[in-house]
Amino acid sequence: MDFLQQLKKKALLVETSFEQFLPDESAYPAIIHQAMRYSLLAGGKRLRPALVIGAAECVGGKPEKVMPTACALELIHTYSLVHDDLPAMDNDDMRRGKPTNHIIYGEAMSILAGDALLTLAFQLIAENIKTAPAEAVTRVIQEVAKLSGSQGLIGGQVVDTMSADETINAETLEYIHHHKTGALFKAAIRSGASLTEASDKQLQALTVYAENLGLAFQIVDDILDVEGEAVKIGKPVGSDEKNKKATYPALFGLENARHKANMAADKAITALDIFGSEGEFLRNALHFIINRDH
Ligand code: GRG
Repeated sequence: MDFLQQLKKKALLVETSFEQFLPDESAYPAIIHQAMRYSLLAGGKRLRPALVIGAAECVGGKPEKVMPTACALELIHTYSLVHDDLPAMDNDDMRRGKPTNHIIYGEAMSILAGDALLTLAFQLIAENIKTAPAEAVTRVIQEVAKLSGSQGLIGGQVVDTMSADETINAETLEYIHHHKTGALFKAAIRSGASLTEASDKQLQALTVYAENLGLAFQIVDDILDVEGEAVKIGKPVGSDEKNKKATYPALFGLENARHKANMAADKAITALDIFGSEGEFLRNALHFIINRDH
C-alpha cells in the first residue's frame, strides 16, 4: 500500500469516529454544531490524526486505542484554521476548497465554532481514559494544552501576527514555524506514543522526528504558497506575500528554503532508525510532506 492509500485508510477511521464524538448537527443550539461540522468535515489531509495513529503503531499500539486523541488533534487543527481565516487575522475566503467558516456562518459564530472545537478536543482526550492508562492521559492533556497554548501554537501565531510588515531575522522565523506549525505535529506524535506507553528512548526519537517533520512541513508550505496551484491546495496562493508574512523563501530564497526542508527531512528519517517496519508509515509521511503539491 502506498502512503496515500495508508493515509486514506487512517483518515477514514478518523472521519467515522467523528460521528461518534461530535454532537449531532440538530443538537440545540444547532447552528454551532453545524458550523463546527462544516469546517471539520470539509476535507483536509488529516495528517495530524494519522500521525497520532502512526506514532502509536510505531510502538506497537492499535488505532482504536488512541482514536479520541487522534480526533482531538484534528479538532484543534481545524479550530486554528477557522480562527486564522477570520477577518481579524488572515481574512481568507477559501479553505479546504470551500468558502471559509465566517463567510458561511458570520464572524461571531465562526469564533464560537473554533472555541467549541478546541474545548471539545480536551473532552475527547480525557475520554481516552477508557483505553489508556490514566497517567498517560493526564500527561497528554498537559502536553497538548501547552503545545496548543501561548507557548505553542498560539504563541507562534502571536509572533507571526506581530511580525507582519516587519523585517524579521531567521531566529524569529524559526520561532514562528516551530510553534505555529511544529507544535501540533509534536503534540500529535508524542500523544500517540505516550498513550501506547512508549519507552523514553522511543519517545525521544519520535520527538526529534516530529520537530524536523514540522519544520520540513512548514518550509514546503511556504514554498507552495509561492509555487503551488490554488486548485490543488484548496486556498489562494500568494497570501503570504499579500499579508507581508515572513517565510523561508522570502528570507533565504527558494533554493535555500528547499535545501533546508531536505536537511530537516534527513534528520527526521535518521531519528526513525531505531524502528523497524513498524516505522514505515512515519517514514512515508515524511516523504509525502517533502514532495507534496497540496
Ligand atoms: C488562530 C491560534 C491560531 C493559530 C493559527 C493554522 C494557523 C495558526 C495558521 C494558518 C496558516 C499556516 C501556514 C499554518 C501552519 C499550519 C498549516 C500549514 C496548516 C495547514 O495544514 P494542512 O496542510 O491542512 O495539514 P489540511 O487542510 O490538509 O488539514
